Amino acid sequence: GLNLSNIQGDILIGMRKNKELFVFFNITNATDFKIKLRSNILPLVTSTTQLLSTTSQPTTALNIAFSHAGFTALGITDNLGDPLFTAGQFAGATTLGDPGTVNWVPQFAGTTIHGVILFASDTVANVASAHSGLIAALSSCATELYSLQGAARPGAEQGHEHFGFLDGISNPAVQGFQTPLPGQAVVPPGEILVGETGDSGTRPAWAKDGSFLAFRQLKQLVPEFNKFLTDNPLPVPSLTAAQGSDLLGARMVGRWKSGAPVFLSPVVDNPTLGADPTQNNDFTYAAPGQTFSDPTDQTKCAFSAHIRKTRPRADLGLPENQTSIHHIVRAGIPYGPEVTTVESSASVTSVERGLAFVGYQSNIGNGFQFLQTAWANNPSFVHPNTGFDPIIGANAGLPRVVNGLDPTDPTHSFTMIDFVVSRGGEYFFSPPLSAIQHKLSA
Ligand code: N7H
Repeated sequence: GLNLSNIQGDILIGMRKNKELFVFFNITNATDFKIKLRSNILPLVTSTTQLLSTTSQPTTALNIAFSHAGFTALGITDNLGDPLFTAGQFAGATTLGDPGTVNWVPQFAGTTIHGVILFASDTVANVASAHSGLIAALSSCATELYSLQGAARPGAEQGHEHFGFLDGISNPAVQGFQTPLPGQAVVPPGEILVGETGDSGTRPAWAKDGSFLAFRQLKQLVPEFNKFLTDNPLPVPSLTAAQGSDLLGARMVGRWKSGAPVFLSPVVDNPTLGADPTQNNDFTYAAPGQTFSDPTDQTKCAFSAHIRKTRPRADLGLPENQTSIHHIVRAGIPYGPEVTTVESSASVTSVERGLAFVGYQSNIGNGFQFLQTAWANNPSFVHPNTGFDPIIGANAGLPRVVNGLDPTDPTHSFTMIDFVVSRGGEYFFSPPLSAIQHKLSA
């Protein structure tokens, strides 16, 4: 089995807290930082074992990850075997489909971020107190460059991202660690964890059981998204205009707001299905018993739907663990306030909100970057003329053509602005606790 007490808690199961603060730092004194890493940070780092039991969960969970520039600052010259990590995300902005870095948070546009500390707790006050305590302890050796406060949405929207859709339903199960729910992908541990079975990279021994963390600050234009739905109700005869608008949103995501997959509930939402973890992921896009989906049929789910683009299931052939090496574990959280009445009446965003996206994998080129560039941004995937992923597909800031959304007319083509705007990010490596204790510290 996996050494769960050596694996940082966010990687396989997420921190599962309603508030999460991301603190991006620069190391100003490496010698001193290495001392503080062992004496002040290591005791606070939360392992998977600790997170799994409610009795050992700390009030505020903490994880830490380093960029390539951060390892260089610490004098760590080992090649971690991931060229995209080594290059940093800034170098890949255009490749990812961003219109350069014009929309990037300035601190991400460069390589001065050495690492990120993730604080997670039930309240902002808990997170703030852990944060200020650590800042004081590290004042001689690190400076904070930027931070982003994440928070679950309030009330009934808890667990839903800002467009309103239930998130966190479908993550892969790691073989030998998690028992898969029906329809859940099963991946070898090495698809997520470096140095484990299924990881084909060459890694230094100390990196085993770490994982690459792809961070993205993704701004969401919620009132604009809602206006697009209102303006374009799908003309299904049995539906009202409002229902046709809801259907358009659901077909863009591949799920209804409740989480119910459109493939299983193609015309109206089914909240009971959405809430049932034994059913809400139990589909393949193919007819039962079939290995491949029908490449001509989008009536139940558009080929361009976000969850189909990012995990095509039987579009690539089953069993999935033999046909795809492109799985990531998502552990993001919304940030920013609820839409105001002024914003919704003007249909224009004036306060930033979005998703603090976190994706873990053992190979960024097979994981986050592949999903973004080879699938979401590629109009010829899943099939020719699919168009962009309407949620995250990026076309260098230019309008995006999306097909297949109208079940009454698969040739009906939609052209849309970006409803998700990349504010940039960075690639990090979340090391095993053993490396924090030995290799990286003093
Ligand atoms: Fe996505 N959304 O609200 O539309 N995502 N995502 N994502 N996403 C998923 O199935 C969303 C982003 C994946 O296993 C759900 O758990 C938004 C990036 C993958 O069937 C919803 C943003 C990447 C899956 C959203 C965003 C991915 C997935 C359904 C940005 C990778 C699982 C909930 C602001 C490059 C697919 C669920 C599967 C699911 C939304 C970003 C990937 C609702 C708003 C950048 C692999």
